[in-house]
Amino acid sequence: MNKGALALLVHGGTENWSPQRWKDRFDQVCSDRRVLLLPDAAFDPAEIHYAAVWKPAQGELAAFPNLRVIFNLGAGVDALMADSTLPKVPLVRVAVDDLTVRMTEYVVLHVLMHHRQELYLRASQREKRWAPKFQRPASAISVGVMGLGTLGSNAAQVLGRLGFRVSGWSRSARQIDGIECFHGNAQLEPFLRRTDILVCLLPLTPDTRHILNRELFAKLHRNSPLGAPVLVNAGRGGLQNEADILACLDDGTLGAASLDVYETEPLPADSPFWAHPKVVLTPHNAADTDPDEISKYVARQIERFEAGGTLENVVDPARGY
Ligand code: NDP
Ligand code: OXD
Repeated sequence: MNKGALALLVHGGTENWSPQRWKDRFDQVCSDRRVLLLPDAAFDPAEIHYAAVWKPAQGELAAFPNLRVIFNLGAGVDALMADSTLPKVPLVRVAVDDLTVRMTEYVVLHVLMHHRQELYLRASQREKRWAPKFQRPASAISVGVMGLGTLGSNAAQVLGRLGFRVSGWSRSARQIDGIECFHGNAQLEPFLRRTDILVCLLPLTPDTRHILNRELFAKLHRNSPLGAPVLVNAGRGGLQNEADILACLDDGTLGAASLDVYETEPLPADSPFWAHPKVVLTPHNAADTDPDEISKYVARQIERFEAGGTLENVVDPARGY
């Protein structure tokens, strides 16, 4: 039977987003259908039934008249939501254990880094200074996780098991064992007031753009045992006001920041974040989507869809995530 083709549009530009690696994996798991790596392949747009994409150009997907499902090769769909020509077919995002565990690793790594005074200890090592500081238990630190979805809820639970006092904030009410849950704009301030380390795993939507700003940072726990509250953002760069972060680090409103995402990516060479002594910077790789795992996830979903089953993790266009 001639099955509809799957088009791959991967515009990552870095080693972890190698288009050929994605093509090889999809060729293996979709061996009974044509997998086209765009823009190189010669093809008829009408044969495309599925598109698996990472940051396609605006309007690129509108060229396929018979498109049935779009699979985003990551969890965040903000780049697609910004395309007003996006075909009105189901948009599926990534929500798989492999990605969740990777993000939890990042969050635990960075929360522990700040809790265990790693910036201070590394500076001491460079200066050959033997001067350990008082060591607090994890239970002395309140971690607040913004976004209690697939990623945030797992990270929150693992932090709780490490002994941190953990709370979380979401749009709708949530109940998670061991986590103090807050929701909605009315409960944002009480959530912030108790938070020493703020972890942001929100999606970027019109409601959340630039939510990480001076006004918000000023509401974090002012008597933090860490000296000043700390920001960890692995959601999206558009969530943060970068000038505010820099000013708040400089005037002590924030003690430190771990940043994985930026307004402009790749981060420009002249960004002050690169050399800031209070910033721990990573190049948007808190949690990479693994071609092995995700190609299998997409192939499973296509198989189920073609058998009349339902798609999982479909984005709600009204909410934007
Ligand atoms: P989910 O959709 O599962 O969860 C999103 C969470 O954010 C939900 O709890 C949701 O609330 C909450 N939320 C959304 N809008 C608001 C709002 N206006 N106010 C309060 N809470 C809100 O997403 P994931 O957990 O899978 O992923 C989160 C984000 O992480 C992605 O969108 C992506 O941007 C980022 N990401 C970054 C990666 C990296 O390497 N840096 C890798 C993977 C993802 P509710 O529960 O009520 O729906
Ligand atoms: C994602 C990402 O959204 O890698 O999955 O940023």
